[in-house]
Amino acid sequence: PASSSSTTSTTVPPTTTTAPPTSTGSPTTSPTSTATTTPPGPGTCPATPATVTYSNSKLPDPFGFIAGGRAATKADFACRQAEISTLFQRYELGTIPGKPQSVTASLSGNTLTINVSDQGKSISFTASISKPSGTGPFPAIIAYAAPSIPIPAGVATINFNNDDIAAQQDGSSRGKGKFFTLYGSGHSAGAMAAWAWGVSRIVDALELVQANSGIDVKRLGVTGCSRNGKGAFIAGAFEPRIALTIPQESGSGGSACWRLSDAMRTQGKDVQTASEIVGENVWFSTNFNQFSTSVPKLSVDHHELAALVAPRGLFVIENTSMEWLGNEATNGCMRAGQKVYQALGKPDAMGFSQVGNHNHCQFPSSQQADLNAFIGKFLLNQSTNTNIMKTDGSFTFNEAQWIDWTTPTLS
Ligand code: MCU
Repeated sequence: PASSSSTTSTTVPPTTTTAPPTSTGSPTTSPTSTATTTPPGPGTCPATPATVTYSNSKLPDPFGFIAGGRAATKADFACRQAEISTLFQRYELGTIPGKPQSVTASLSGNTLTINVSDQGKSISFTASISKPSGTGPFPAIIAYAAPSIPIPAGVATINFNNDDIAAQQDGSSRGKGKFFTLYGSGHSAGAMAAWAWGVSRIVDALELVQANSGIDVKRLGVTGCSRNGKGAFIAGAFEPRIALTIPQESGSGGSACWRLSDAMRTQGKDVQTASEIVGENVWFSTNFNQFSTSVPKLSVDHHELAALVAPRGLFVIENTSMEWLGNEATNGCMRAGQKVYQALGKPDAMGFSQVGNHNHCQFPSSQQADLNAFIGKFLLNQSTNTNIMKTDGSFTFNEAQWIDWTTPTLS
């Protein structure tokens, strides 16, 4: 393949000084905006209290502001998305820093090198790109580690070495990896927040080299399986330049709601819960520890990850045979999340497909058509039927038990 090299520098104001509309001035409030519709100017969103006191054993209302009132319009909902982003970062993930002071990128053959400097510290990391033959520009899927879904013809793959940005060996990995070299080992970010930041820097880099990369920055997907599926879901939720998010078998900590996983545990199931996950690894911020045994006090749950991705493309792949991953909890949680897409008038921009009887992260051919439909519509500009919400499990989601809010039609 022809080797090309280009280096471009951007100098952008450090976003540590830019606050989202819901900023409360709390040091843990993040500058990251996830809104895909332009939110109203600062001061027009209901302020999120600096300390949120919350208790609800049902799934939190994705449309209801902490300070009271509900979103009625898409602009209101953009405010609520900023609030949900703030809450996730403050209480689960840790802060995802915004654009660093400097990002430069170079492309040599298939290797994209990303150099980042912020507040006097610098790191450099690489991502490898494999492209279809031809000139492109091609859509691309950023895969945490390596993809465990079949990437269709016409779509490039970008391998993201997420463990290089934040380690995830076990509980002793806290604060280790290049993100922490840049921002300090005591930074609030758990590994998933650090990885999402890394994905955003890859997108920055792709924008810088787009003249000769052959990659279309407007048609990017992100995927990962299992722990990396949890991570891919977070990246899609927090990076609005991702057009299609494909978490695979992410389970508890990803597409399962904590409340629903806890309910499975109460029924005697062997399921991963918040109380287990905080000890197993460093995917979450230590800010989450306080909620691990009191999930009802958490002001968000994971159906609201879908609320952050909305109305962009989201295709959630799950495995019915994995009780540990909260098979029943992912089905219910994503059906709750789907309501946000309904409210936005885009019900078929989010799909859920759960198929069992295969090994963990071994994509079954029976899900191929569903995956192709989503990649077709969101990355290949095809007109496909993405009306896909299905499980082969024997469970049903008892909405009346878990949802005490209505789904508005956002104007
Ligand atoms: C599905 O992700 C995790 C799961 O949360 C962990 O409890 C288990 O140890 O590892 C899974 C995984 O990443 O498998 C590859």
